[in-house]
Amino acid sequence: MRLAKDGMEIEMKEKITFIIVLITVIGFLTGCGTPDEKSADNIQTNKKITVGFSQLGAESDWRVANTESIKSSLSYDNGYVLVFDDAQQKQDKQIMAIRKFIQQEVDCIVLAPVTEEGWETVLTEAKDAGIPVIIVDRMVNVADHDLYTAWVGSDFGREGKIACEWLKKYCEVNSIPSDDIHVLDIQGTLGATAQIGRTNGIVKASDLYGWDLVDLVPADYAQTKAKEVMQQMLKKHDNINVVYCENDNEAVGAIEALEEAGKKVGSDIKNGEVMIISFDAARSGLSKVLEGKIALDVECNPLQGEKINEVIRKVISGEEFEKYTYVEERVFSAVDHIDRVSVDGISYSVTVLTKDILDKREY
Ligand code: GYE
Repeated sequence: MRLAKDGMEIEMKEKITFIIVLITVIGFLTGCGTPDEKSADNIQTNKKITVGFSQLGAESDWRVANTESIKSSLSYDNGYVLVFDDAQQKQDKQIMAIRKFIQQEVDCIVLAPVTEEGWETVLTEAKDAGIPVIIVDRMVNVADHDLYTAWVGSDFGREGKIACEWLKKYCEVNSIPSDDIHVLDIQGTLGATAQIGRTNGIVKASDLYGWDLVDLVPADYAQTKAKEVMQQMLKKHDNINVVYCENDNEAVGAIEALEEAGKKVGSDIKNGEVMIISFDAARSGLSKVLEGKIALDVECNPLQGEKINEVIRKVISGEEFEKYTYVEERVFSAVDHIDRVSVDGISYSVTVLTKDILDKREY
C-alpha cells in the first residue's frame, strides 16, 4: 500500500514537474515575460534589434518631428527594441546614456550629438565593445572616422548657401544696393553642425556681397531665447532689415519681438519691412511663410527614421551600406518672383508656399 502510495506520489511529482516545464517552454516560445526578458530573448534569437537612441533634446519643432520619425521607424512592430534617452541639450547626459547602452549590450547605438566636439573617448568605448554607432542629424568632429559606423543627416553648409544666394538674387531683382542690407544672425547652439554651416553661409556671403552683418548672437534654437535676443538687438541697432534665423522657432520668437516693437515683418525691405529668413520648414515656420512674415524657409528634413532603419539593417546583417546618407530637402518662399537659386553649380527650385502644400506636409 505504502509503496503504491509512494509510487503515486512520485508519479504525481513527475507530472507536476512536467507541467511546470511545459508551461515554461510554452511561455518562452510565445514570448511571455517582462519586457526586459523579452528583449534579452530577442537578441539571443536575433528576432529584434536592440537600439539605444541618445537624442540631444526637445528644443524645437524640428527635434520633436525627428524624435517621432525615429521612434516610429525603430518601433517594436518593425523589429526593434528601442531604448530612448533625451539629454536635454547636455553633452554629459549623452555620454552617460551611451555608457549605459554599452553596459546593456545593445545591438546598435544611434546618437544625435548636441555639438561636434568631445566624442572621442565614449565613441572609442563603443567601438571597443563592438557596438556600431550611427550618428544622425549633426556631425561629430573626430580625427578617426572609423569611430562611427555611418551618418544620416542634412547638408547644413548648402542650406546656408541657398539662403544667401536667394537674398543676393532678391537684392538684384529688386535693385537694392548691397550696403543697404543690414543683417542680424540669430545663431543656433554654438558648435552644432547646423549652426556652423548656416553661420558660415551668412558670414561668407556678407563678406563677398558687401552686406552689413550687424551682429551674430546665439539663441540655442529656442523661441523664447530668440525673442530676448531680438529685443536686445533692437535696442542696440536701429538699422536691422534682415533677420537670418537659424531655425523656425527662433524666427517665431524674433517675429514676436519685432511686432511688439511696432516693426512690420515682410519681404518689402525697400518700404521698411524687416525680412525674416529661416531654416527647417516645420509647420510653425511655414505658417509664417503663408502669412508673408517669413520670406524664405530653407527646409531641413527631420524625417530621417526610414533612412536610419535601412542603414541599421544593412549594418547588422553585414550588407554593404553608405557611410553618409543625406535626406531630401526643398526651399519654400513667400516671394513669388524668384523661382530658382544656384549653389555650387547646382540649381535649386524655390516653391512659393500655398495652403494646399502646407496642409499636405507631414510635420
Ligand atoms: O534646425 C533645429 C534643431 O540640428 C538640424 O536643430 C538640427 C537643428 C534644427 O533644434 O530646429
